[in-house]
Amino acid sequence: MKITGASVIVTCPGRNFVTLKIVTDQGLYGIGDATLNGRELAVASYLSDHVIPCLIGRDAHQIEDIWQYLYRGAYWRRGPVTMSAIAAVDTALWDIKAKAAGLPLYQLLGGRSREGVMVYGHANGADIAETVDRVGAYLEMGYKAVRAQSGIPGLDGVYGIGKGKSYEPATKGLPQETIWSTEAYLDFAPKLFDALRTKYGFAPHLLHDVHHRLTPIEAARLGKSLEPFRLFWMEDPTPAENQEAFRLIRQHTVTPLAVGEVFNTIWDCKSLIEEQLIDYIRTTVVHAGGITHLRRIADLAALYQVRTGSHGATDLSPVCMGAALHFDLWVPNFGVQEYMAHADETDAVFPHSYRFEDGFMHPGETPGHGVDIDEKLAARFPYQPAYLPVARLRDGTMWNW
Ligand code: GCO
Ligand code: MG
Repeated sequence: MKITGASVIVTCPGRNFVTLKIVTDQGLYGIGDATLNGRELAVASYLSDHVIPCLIGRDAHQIEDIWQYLYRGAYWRRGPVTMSAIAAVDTALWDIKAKAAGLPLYQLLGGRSREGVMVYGHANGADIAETVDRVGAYLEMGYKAVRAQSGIPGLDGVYGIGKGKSYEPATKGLPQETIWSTEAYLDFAPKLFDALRTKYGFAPHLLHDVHHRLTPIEAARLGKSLEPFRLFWMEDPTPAENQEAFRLIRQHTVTPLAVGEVFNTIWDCKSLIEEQLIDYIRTTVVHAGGITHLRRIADLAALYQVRTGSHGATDLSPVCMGAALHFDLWVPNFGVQEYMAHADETDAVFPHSYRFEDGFMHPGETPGHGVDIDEKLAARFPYQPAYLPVARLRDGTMWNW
């Protein structure tokens, strides 16, 4: 089955998404997500200018060979732009292969390992009382796992807090500036989880994202102070370019650790996994080289009892979500999947077969990954520059957002 064409579709139905569509001489096509929040056009150009010309005429069934060609063949390996582009090709090719087989993608990976995919929702409020209420609303919807983030007194623009109920990190125009105070946060976070456990007990899984804000010793202190509230995980407590930093955190706390949404290859998490410095690996389809590479990461993680907990914020398109759910249904060492519902316009542009039911997602039985794109509708939402915020300390020093 020959690849006869490929195109990149950039659309902004509520937020920006980049999608690759690959078509074949047999009339089958596949799509892959290539969205890199705030750097969308870099991946679009990488695909249109450098990847698509190399795809034409290749056998769409040779997913592994095409993956290796794009990874080794570029000479310049790794990095979020390259790996998102490779991921889009890989996802589209798995979609085509599964459609050709007439099977939902999870069947090609090895079949289902569970009945459904446990997802966690995002509860965020301006203060503790509002966050507690929002967690309650998720529990009522049937969620078994909820991430809780709260505004902190005296700090504007705290990570994870939106204007309304939903949270979308990117804003139109140039990056917003926000202020960060580690002191205020470290004092506040345990109070939030104390209130949540007092109200809802220990049955619901509670998660929290630190979003790279702490140093290792501060992260160790936070992990210790959260121990009585038995979190499902504490995410990204410190930046992870230096994987060894996690040794110190690990020596001090039994609060489980989740890392990896900004990683793009197995090399970014090799030591974290092999030294059992984390409990959950958060790499996902779009930013970590597609199904083909994610499977390698998950298999390495399985050797060390590290489970998956894939990134699934709204800046990953429904195409990524669909593919991730097939992966999650199969992967033996599954932990949890992040899930934020997309805006209605986004759902309309990307019709999909996945659905939420009682705390679990189901990818559906449609052949392929079950997500499509309505190109006519997509064309009605042109790209709009939008960026993630940046963070500064109170004295003006640039910090990690
Ligand atoms: C998460 C993430 C997101 C990221 C966003 C960046 O845990 O879902 O931290 O909120 O900030 O995906 O593009
Ligand atoms: Mg995160």
